Amino acid sequence: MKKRDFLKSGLGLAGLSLINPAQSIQTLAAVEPFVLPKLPYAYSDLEPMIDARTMEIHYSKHHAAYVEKLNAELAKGKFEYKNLEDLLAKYAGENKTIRNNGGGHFNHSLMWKTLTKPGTSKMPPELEIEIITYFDSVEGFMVNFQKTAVDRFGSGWAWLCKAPDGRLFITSTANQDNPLMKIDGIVQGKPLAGIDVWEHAYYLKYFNKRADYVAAFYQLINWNEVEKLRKEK
Ligand code: MN3
Repeated sequence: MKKRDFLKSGLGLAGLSLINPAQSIQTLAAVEPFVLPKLPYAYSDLEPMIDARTMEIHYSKHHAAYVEKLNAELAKGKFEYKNLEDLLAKYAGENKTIRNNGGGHFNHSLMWKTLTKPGTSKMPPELEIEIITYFDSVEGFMVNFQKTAVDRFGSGWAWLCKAPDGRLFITSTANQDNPLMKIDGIVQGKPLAGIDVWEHAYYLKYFNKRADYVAAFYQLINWNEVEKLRKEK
């Protein structure tokens, strides 16, 4: 059972009330650490836009390391949170390890989930209407999203997000930051899709040509998953 499901379930809550509240979160963290989510496709499935070797290293080395370091920090036991999103909102501002590794875990998990084999995803009509509402056209959105990713100086991410009022917007963050973090300079929102523009995401195939990677990446976006996230609260 995932920690979030455990916390939501009556069984989990009943169990918690029987033990010392000060120890409950620590116990949970030790029992249910964050895990590297299973990829919904093979390493080679995003070829030729993202090569299998890059996928393998990115997932099994980079992402795995964020999860490991995040769990090591949480094992210290001084954090109370409902789920990863809540952890980032509460602690990213004050704890660099949570900020970098919790951010890394969230960002990559979201990205893997919202990618799919090239040429297999079409934007659902309802999402298309929203995109046109906020970006004038799908083409306008695409240009804006790609430009934001290309223009991010150094390492970081570009995002499609939903604001608390439902409005869609594009933003970008440095390093492993994301719009869930309550930190000065970060525009708050719920990330619906994100592109990693760290060099480890594209250098083996694209070298210094980030714009080519960004254009290729756009063709991998799984719009059905993006729309599912938009419709969640
Ligand atoms: Mn990465």
